[in-house]
Amino acid sequence: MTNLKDLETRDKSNWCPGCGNFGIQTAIKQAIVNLSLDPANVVISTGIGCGSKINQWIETYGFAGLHGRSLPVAMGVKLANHNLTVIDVGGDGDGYGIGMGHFIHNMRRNFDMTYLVENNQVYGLTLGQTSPTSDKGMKGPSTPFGIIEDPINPIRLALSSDCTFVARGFAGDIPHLTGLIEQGISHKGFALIDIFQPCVTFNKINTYAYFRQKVYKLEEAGHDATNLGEAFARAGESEKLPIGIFYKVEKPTYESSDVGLKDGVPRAQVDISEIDVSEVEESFM
Ligand SMILES: Cc1ncc(C[n+]2csc(CCOP(=O)(O)OP(=O)(O)O)c2C)c(N)n1
Repeated sequence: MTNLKDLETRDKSNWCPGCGNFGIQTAIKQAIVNLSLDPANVVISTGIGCGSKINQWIETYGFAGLHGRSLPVAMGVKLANHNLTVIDVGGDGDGYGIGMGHFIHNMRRNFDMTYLVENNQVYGLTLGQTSPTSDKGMKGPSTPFGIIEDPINPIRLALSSDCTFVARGFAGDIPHLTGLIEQGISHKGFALIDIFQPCVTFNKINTYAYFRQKVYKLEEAGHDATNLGEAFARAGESEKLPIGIFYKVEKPTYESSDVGLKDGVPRAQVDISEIDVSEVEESFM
């Protein structure tokens, strides 16, 4: 039985007091406990950013990749051992900016993994530049007169990229977010959970109070998560902001379709005691 204490690391996080990442960290840990996952079989892959430091402070296996490159690493882990639970976590700059290509191709491939985007609508680590999801007009060091571009809508993007599980959570509602993460991990396929994550230092627009006023739960609004058209319409709402599961569908995963993976973990398919590696070893001497 895993409990929350098992997931605590010796070092404590250095996020700003009140950062939305604390809520996300708690929800990930709680979901691991609720699903009775063995931390030794969980890998958290991250990129670069304030939020990407999260796997330093959850006692599972982890890999800190390059900025925007956490998904290729997560994919590599899944290919090497698809029995592992793979969770990818990163910021909106990481996943919806520099990492956008990987995001789309991973949804298309439908690896069985969960992708959590800590969407604070700003570049936190580099001190407050606008990101691909910043609200139009937001001012920052990179846009002193306000950003003139329209933001990306990650939920609509995921829906149109054939993502098989598309959800949104709020870091200020930890029990609800925990439930979404549990469902995302249990889903057989690529699960996107975009998370409203207030950045208390650099984003003075999208605050806890802003989201508390605006969010409503899809499951309480009678939303049909099998209806792609309804999901797309709800994803476009801006007066009130829906959280919960927008859309969910079952499709074969990459690993269940790949000839090399169908018969089990590649490493376990080969009896290495039979292979003579002395010549290769010699070449490295
Ligand atoms: C290739 C590359 N380009 C740029 C950077 C600089 N950089 C580091 S983190 C970051 C953006 C962080 O924003 P986000 O991913 O939203 O995460 P947050 O810090 O807000 O959690 C940038 C531009 C980098 N480390 N590597």
